[in-house]
Order: sequence, then C-alpha cells, then structure tokens
Amino acid sequence: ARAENGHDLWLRYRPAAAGEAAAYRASVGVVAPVADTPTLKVARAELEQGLAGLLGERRDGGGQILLGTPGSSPRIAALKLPLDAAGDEGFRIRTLTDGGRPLTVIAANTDIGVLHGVYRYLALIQTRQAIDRLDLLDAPKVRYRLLNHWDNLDRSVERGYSGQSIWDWWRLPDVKDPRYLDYARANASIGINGAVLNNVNAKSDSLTAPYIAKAAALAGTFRPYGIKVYLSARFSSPIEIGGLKTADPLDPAVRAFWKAKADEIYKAIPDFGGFLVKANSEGQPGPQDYGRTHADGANMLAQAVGPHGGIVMWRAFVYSHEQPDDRAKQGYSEFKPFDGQFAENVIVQVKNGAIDFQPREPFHPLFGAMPKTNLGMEFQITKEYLGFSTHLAYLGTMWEEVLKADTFAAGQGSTVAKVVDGKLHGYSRTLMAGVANIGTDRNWSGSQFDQANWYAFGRLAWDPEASSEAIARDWAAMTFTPDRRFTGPAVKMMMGSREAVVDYMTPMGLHHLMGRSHHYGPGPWVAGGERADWTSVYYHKADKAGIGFDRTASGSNAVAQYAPPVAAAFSDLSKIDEKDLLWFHHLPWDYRTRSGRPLWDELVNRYSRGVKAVDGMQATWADLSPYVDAERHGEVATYLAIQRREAQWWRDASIAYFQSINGLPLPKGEAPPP
Ligand code: GCW
Repeated sequence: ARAENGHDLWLRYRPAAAGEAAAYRASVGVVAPVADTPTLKVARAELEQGLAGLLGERRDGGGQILLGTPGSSPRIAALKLPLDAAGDEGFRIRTLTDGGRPLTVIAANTDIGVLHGVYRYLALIQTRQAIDRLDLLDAPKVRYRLLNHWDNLDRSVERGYSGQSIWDWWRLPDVKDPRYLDYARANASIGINGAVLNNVNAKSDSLTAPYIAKAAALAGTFRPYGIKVYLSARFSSPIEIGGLKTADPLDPAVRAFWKAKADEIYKAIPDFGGFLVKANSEGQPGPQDYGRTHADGANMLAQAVGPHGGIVMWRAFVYSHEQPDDRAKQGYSEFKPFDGQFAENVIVQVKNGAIDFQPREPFHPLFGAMPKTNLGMEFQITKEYLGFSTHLAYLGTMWEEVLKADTFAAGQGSTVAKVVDGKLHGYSRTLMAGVANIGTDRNWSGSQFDQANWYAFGRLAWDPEASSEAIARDWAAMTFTPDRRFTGPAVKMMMGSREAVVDYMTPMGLHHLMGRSHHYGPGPWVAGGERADWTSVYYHKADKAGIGFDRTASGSNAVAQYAPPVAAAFSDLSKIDEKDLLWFHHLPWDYRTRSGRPLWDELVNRYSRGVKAVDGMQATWADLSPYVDAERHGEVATYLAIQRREAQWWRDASIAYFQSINGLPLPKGEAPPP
C-alpha cells in the first residue's frame, strides 16, 4: 500500500468503489494518441495515470477520449467545437458519440488549455460527478495566477512553516529534484501559471549568472505545465552586483544595467515572467532613496522587461516609521496619487487588507481607488498570523469575504473580485498572487489541511467569484474521500475554522496582537521598542475607559480612503458589521453591542466561543476516523490538540491582559484564566 502521508495532495487518484468505477468505465474510454508536444504528452500521461488509479487499467467499454487542439488534431478540427471563449488557457469538454460509441473530447486553443481540461475531467471523477453528458467550457478570469515564494537562497523560508525551501539551489541546475515535477503538476491542476521563486526581501545574488542558470533549470521543468518563473528583484542590485555607485532609477547607467540584466535573463529563460519588487518598505531599498517615486522605479524595470513580454509586480505593502500617520493609511497615501502613471506592463500588487494579513481585515482601500493602474491581489497562503501550520484555518472563507466586499467604486456591486478580474476598470493585466505555504515537509504545506489553502488559492485565482464552500468540498473529496459522510462534516468544520481563529485571537476587529516578530501566540501587552506600529498597544489602544482604534473622522480618518458609502457604513455604529467594530472605533467597555451585552462581556464571550469551536472541531474530527487513513487522521488530531491548548492560551492571556487595563470582572459563567 502507498504511504498516506499527504504527499499526493489532491491528486491521489485512489480507486473508486467497484460499482462506481464500473459505471464510469461505461462512458470513459481509452485515450487516443496525441500530437507530439511536451504539454500534450504530459496531459495524456496525467489522464492515463489518473484514470488507471481511479478506475483501473482496463477500460474497454469501447469509448475513446480525444485530447488536443484544432491546430494539432484534424479530428478535433473537424468537430468545429466553439472554442473562442476558452481563450489561451481554458478548455471545452464535450461528450459525443462516434459510430455509436462514447467519445469524450477535451479540446482547447492551446496545449496548456488541454492540460487544464484533463485536470478538470479527472476532478469530475474524483468528486464523483456525472461525466456521460458533458458540455463544459471554462477559462480563467485572471491572467497572472502566481505563487510568491518567500524562499531564501540558503533554503530558509520567511514565514514558512513546512520545512525548508523546495528549491535545492546548491544542486541546481544539474540536479532536478523529482519534487519539481510534482510541484508543477499540483499547480497546473488548479491553474496556477507562475511562480516567483525567491523572497521579496531579496538578495541581489538571485540575479547573478549562476542563479539565472538555476532558475532556467526550474523554468525548463515547469514549462510543459504552463508555469513561468519570475524573480524578486532587489532594487539596489545595480550597486551590489553591477558595480555602480547608485540605483537611482533615472540614472542612465542604472537603466542600462537593468536592461542588460533583463536581456541576460531572457537569453537563458525566453519565457521569463518578470520581476516582483518590494521597495521602500521595512528597510528594503527603493526609488525613494534617491528622491524618486514608486512609478519611476517600477517603470524603469518595466521598460527593461517589456520588450521581452515581461511584467513588473510592484508591491503596495509600504510603510515607514518616519511616517507618524496611521499605518493602515500609508499604502493608499503613497500609491493613490500615482494612479495612471504606471507603465502598461506594471501591476501594483496589493495585500488584501491595509495592515498585514491579519485573521480579519477590511478590504484594502486601494481596491477601487486606482482605476487607471493595473491592481493585483496579494493573499498570504502561509498562515503567519493564524497559528502557522499547527492551527487548522481554512482561508477560502477569508478570501471569499474580501473578494465579495463591495468597494462601491462604480456604484453598488463593484466588488473587489471585479476590480481584481479587471471587469470594473478594464485593466490590461490582471493578477492574483498567493504567498506560498510550500516546503520540504512530506505533506508539502506543514499540515494536511493547509493543503486546502494552496488549493483554494489556485481555484479563486482562476475564478475570484467561486464559492469557498464548493472549493472546500472538492478538495476534501479529492484529498480524503468523496464519501458524503466525510465531506459533509469535514467541510462544515473547514467553513467555520477561520472564524474560530478570529474569535480566540482577535475578535470584533482587533488586530496585530500577536507576539512580537514571530507572530505566534498572544502578545497584546507588547509595548515600547523601536517603532510604535510593531507593538500591540498601537493597535488595540485599550485604556481604562475603552478599546479600539478610532479610524473615523474623529480619529485617523482612514475611513475617508474608502468610497463614500463604504466610509459612511464603517463610520456609523448602527451600520457597521460588528466583525469590524474595533478596527474603526474606540468604544467604552460598557458600549452596548447588538447581542445586548456590554462590549467587554461580548469580547469575552467571543474569546470563549473560539475555544469552544475548537472543541467542536476535535469532536468532528474524532467522528471522522472511519473515513481517513490512520496516519493522516492521527496527524490532524494531534494538531487539533495543540490548537485547542493554544486557543485557550490566547483567550486566557488576552482576557487577563485586558482585565489588567480595565479592572473589570469576568462576565457571569466565564471561567477565569488559570
Ligand atoms: O507580513 C509581513 C511579514 C514579513 C514580510 C512582509 C512583507 C517578506 O512579517 O516577514 O516580509 O510582511 O509582506 O513584505
């Protein structure tokens, strides 16, 4: 028996029950030969492997599966299937009959579209959908669907909780770890089409010839799967590896350096994707060091890669301690004035919220505010602020909440999803980036359930309006078992899991109360230090009278960065959703919440509710043991036990700390911290 350690991810292809397999075999046939291209060969091999695993080697019902493009397959060309809407990466799956025998056609305009179609077809069987009468067309709504690896050249991973970097830089380019292929398969199966290989806190070494050769080796491995490589670029590289005295983006020698560097990279990697840049943020170098702007910096790089078809992703995650203004306002303040000044092949990459990947943040005010600048979404798959890989938190719900949020930029219905997929402002290039949670752990992501976040990210990048619940259901079925007695409770557990974390860590709009720098465990008492916005007291502002960050007109007025209807709703205590209450308001401890309880009681109630939710998750998981192999079941159970203990720690520590400030007793029925 194969080890069930999670290495196969959602591509397990374990046998369907005999009756189900027999039914599928009636419509599935043998896979017809394909044109001799790298991607079609991979597509056919994956289909063979998947069908053999799911349905067995013998599929002699007389049917056939035909894969290809009209360009490479005369049979497909003759069918004249409408494929316009499939674009460059989408596909059409159509069941027909041929001489009375079932024929399934997986067709696309490009080979990579065919590969995506193959994964979809397999997923239909993996999730036990009907496949005998299909006419399904699908295509991605976002053009660049990228993982951002925060992987360092020494194989450590910033905010990585699943072992070391899977990029074995030392042995590359000669040794190509077979994991790279599995990585490419997994990503292609969910439509991810690019990977930024190195950390945004970048080292210039990554742009030197030896590392370009290593990146080229990875690019070669990924190419048949439709995945391009990108690199994070350190803005001061012209000084560090170019022998120049400056990195001023308007200096001709600096511009020549970047142009030559781009030419050098494209010589080794003709389909190189482009650069990702973190500039003038958290101590990273950038154009402002020379009195230049973000647009100056981004456009210079864009000009270097533009002729080769490359892009520049310029991050809007900027804040500086010389700037005393509310940190939540700084990204907007720095970027909004430059709307319309970025080159066409620049995408400004914006985190989902204005602070930093908190368990809950209102959507970033830049979404909807830059109609003339390509804006992309940056989500964090790795759970820096949600208990690393040891706490179970399905992030699909969080991302869906952000994507469904209404910016009102062009009236009601101007959701963040419509900003990101380009519908609202007609962006020429659309992007969704996810900070990867992948490492050398056998299960890739540090825990079984963190694989779901990788999976959900890919699915939402493909379709930002997809349902996080449907995605969770597919994932659970493919990763564990399609048995509804399993998927029903497991999906329910996943759907509530992130809210549980919000409750026991930072309920009601509280944020950034994690322990200093590592961000694991409670630290609402963290004060002092070199900068205010790296402390917790900066964010909760608790005092004897009340708690919360006033971001209304009477406070930092961050609300004014949102469209007027949004600002009005956030400002108005009778309208604001209580999930965001203390993000925007400083309120007395006895403020009456919607439950009727005073604020203090309501907070304590939510902390306790979070802990109880983890009790519920443990109970659910225990009940599911009949459906899960012992190794994975045991691992999840052990992690849940850690989470239960630490949820209690969060609750107790937070409550005890706030009591030390407000001097209030615990509400009736609440257990005191030990
Ligand atoms: O979330 C914070 C992290 C840093 C990270 C930074 C960023 C890569 O704590 O580790 O640096 O954000 O997004 O640039």
